[in-house]
Amino acid sequence: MDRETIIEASKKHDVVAGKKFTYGTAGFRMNADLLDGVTFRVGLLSALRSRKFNGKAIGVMITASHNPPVDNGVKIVDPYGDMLEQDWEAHATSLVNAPSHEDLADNFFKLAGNLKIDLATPGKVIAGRDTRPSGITLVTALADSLAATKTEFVDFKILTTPQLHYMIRCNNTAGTPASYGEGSEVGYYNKLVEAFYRALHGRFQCGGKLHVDCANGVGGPKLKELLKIHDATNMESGLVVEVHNDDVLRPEVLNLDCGADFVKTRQRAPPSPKPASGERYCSLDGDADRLIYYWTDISTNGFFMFDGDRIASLAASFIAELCKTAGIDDILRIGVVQTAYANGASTKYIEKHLKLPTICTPTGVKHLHHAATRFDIGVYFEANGHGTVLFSLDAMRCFKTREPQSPAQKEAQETLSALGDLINQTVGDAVSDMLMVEVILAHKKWTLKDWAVTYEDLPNRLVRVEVGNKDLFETTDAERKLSKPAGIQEEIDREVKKYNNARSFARASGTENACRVYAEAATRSEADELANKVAQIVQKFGS
Ligand code: G16
Repeated sequence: MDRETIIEASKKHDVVAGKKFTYGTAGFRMNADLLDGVTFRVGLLSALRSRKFNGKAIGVMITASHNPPVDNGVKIVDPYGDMLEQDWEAHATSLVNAPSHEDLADNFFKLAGNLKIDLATPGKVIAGRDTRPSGITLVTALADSLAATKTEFVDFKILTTPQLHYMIRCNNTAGTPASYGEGSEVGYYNKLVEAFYRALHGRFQCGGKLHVDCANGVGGPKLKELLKIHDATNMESGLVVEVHNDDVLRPEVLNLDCGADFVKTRQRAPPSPKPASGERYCSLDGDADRLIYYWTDISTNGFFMFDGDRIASLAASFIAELCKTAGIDDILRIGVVQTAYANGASTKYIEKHLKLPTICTPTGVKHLHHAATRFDIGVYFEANGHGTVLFSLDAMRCFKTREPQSPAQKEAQETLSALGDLINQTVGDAVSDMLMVEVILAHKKWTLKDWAVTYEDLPNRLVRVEVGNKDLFETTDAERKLSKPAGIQEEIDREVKKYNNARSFARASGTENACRVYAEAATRSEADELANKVAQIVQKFGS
């Protein structure tokens, strides 16, 4: 590996001068035209990261998930399939912002020295990308930096984000006691389908047709692959999936008037598929890591949304019941991790009714995931539908090896064990989460109407506010308060006090050039009014 080769390769992938890049909520994310040099430089960092782990595979995912088609993004996946360690986000930011090609190469070698990385160790990087056409060029930039650093490169081409996370863990655990499965797409589908059937015990039946809106993203073709395997097993699960919004040939329709982000933020069904009364619907986002269920009642014009908070409380209550039946509720600690966006009613339901502890972290799966590992079973979901359930190694061992005292205990342990295999342990995964929801509803013999009555959400509103400079906004208290600009929090507090049972906060988005405002209150009109008032305050302070 030499300085000149890196400099020459870098010259083909310039970054836009004068622009400051930051490793945000989900890596670097912006208009795809700005990302060529950024992706090259992320490749350099992943080459170092792999060597830091003695050549373990590091993932690079090229996706802008819920963002519009013109955007793209690049983020790093750590060897165990989780998000890049936070200390290294600062290294990514500093490398990407190097002012010249020469500085970049110098920073690269300096970083290797500071972090005591032996550059003679072999390195390996595995990439995946969503269906955005710009991803193809960005992979070229990545390949060039990996070639310049003599790093083995495996391009898995089009994958969902959670599939790449799964592959990375499989790759790095193969042949060890922690082996996570076969590191291929087929291996992923087989694992999920097998665990899904196991969790249903050949007895519990899913409630018929489920319509899945795939946001015209990568989730469409990938879900169809999984369904081929599901349908070919000829086993009776009762699940019949109808795939919608799976047009990946017209890039401009990605996330357009459909998908999980649309349903969550607009609080209504997408215009297509036309909702049929009483049938079950769910939406994935552009890279299939978020899931929102919904159901409409045409006769009353009613719309009911099951967001991440609902999915978390459903999963937590079911898993807690199973642990109780299995007689292991006193040895395994279950907890739920949420963010400030969690509806206050869901937190209350989890703490008061399910009697489970909750933790609130800043936005970003990386924060929630980390907090969830503090429990034996950590359920984490962002309200936007991004989340999963983490089972510790001890918990999995307990389900698989503990001697059951009764047939009921045996079945509960087997269901828990199957859930541990079904639910993606590396990151939120819409397809795996969808199968989990189906298993739970089947066990409980619940329709979506039954699920809806578990608790009543406080009316809430999420508003996107474009400001002159979103970097002026700094948060504290797990993003529930703004510490900057000076004086803004006092103005927000004054507004919140005017409403019943109200709460509101604002923060700068880490994936879009905007601020987000969340408000909830006792009535729909109060929540809307409060959100608009706070949005005006943010606008005033951000211009
Ligand atoms: C990403 C992150 C999520 C986060 C979302 C919005 O999701 O992975 O954890 O909730 O962005 O973040 P922000 O409010 O900072 O823009 P995705 O699905 O877009 O990758």
